[in-house]
Amino acid sequence: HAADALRTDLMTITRYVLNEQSKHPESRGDFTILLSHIVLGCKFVCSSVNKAGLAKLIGLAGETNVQAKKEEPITWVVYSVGEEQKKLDVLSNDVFVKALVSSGRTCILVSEEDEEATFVEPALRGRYCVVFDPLDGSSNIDCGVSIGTIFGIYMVKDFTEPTLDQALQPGKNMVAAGYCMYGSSCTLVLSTGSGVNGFTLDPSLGEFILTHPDIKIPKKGKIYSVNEGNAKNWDGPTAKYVENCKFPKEGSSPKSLRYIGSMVADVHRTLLYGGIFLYPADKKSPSGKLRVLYEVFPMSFLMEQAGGQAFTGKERALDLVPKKIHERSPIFLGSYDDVEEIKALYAAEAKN
Ligand code: P6P
Repeated sequence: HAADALRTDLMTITRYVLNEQSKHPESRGDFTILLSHIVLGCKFVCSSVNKAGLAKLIGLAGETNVQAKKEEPITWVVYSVGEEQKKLDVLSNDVFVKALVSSGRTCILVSEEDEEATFVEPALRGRYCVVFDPLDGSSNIDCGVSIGTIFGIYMVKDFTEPTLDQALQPGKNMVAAGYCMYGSSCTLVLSTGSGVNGFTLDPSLGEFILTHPDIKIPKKGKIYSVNEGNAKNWDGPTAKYVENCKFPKEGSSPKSLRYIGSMVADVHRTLLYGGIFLYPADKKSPSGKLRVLYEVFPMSFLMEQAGGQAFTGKERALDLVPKKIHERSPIFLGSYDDVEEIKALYAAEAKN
């Protein structure tokens, strides 16, 4: 019966979030409704990413592509064949913006795709601010490398009159964060502040099923993940740390280098296998490359919730207070002990 119970007792992401909600009797279910719209966006993007590959493959690119018709409310997406193909990252952004606005639970949206923040019309305003990268790593689509959606969620104090500073909160104020990776399977990794759980989309059901309960990152890992091509521009502590990974002190083995160049894929591997992911500052990019609100904060939130940590080279990543919505920051995140090592190198440099 146990096996049968497993097969029929499906823990879907909706059921998981409802369980979480039941722990907060005062909750009115707004978060559950918000999350269900984010999940809808992820399902749509997953389907579009898969189709885009096919469309490109069978030469449909540029003529026929399924896409939401602009005037249709996102919840009732009506596909129309024959419309010209829209870039996947733009299409993904449209879908998430429409899904989040129509949820009636958001008041400010910050997207990697939009220069300015979106303030939701008063009639549809809700208590949450969502920051997101609808399709991070999209330059990798054509070669089939996994890409993903990254999101973070803040509560907004006075959501009837939202102001931009409500989107510029430190990462530690986030109430939830997650990513959805579009690869060989579609995996959504989520934390609502009490641990990290992974859900895999069952396409036959159209449901995300709990497949990675209570993810904990190994305390120390054997992998480092960085773009070695930037080595000549690194500062001292980063260069020293990477040197130690390759030529460790007597008696230790060198770490392996794994770098995919798609943040969601590199972070997902780091979360499951352990190790460290680095996108350091360098002489060319003194603030690094990755964006604070919708890349650094959500991944740092997840790492801390999974027992790891995240460091900017100066401070705990989640303590950072962004001044602009597309601000960048260096980031070192992953296994607790591995990040401790690079923190010690930066502390030593600060002392000199
Ligand atoms: P680089 C993808 O373009 C991205 O924003 C992240 O997904 C990824 O981690 C990073 O940039 C890769 O940057 O400079 O190593 O190609």
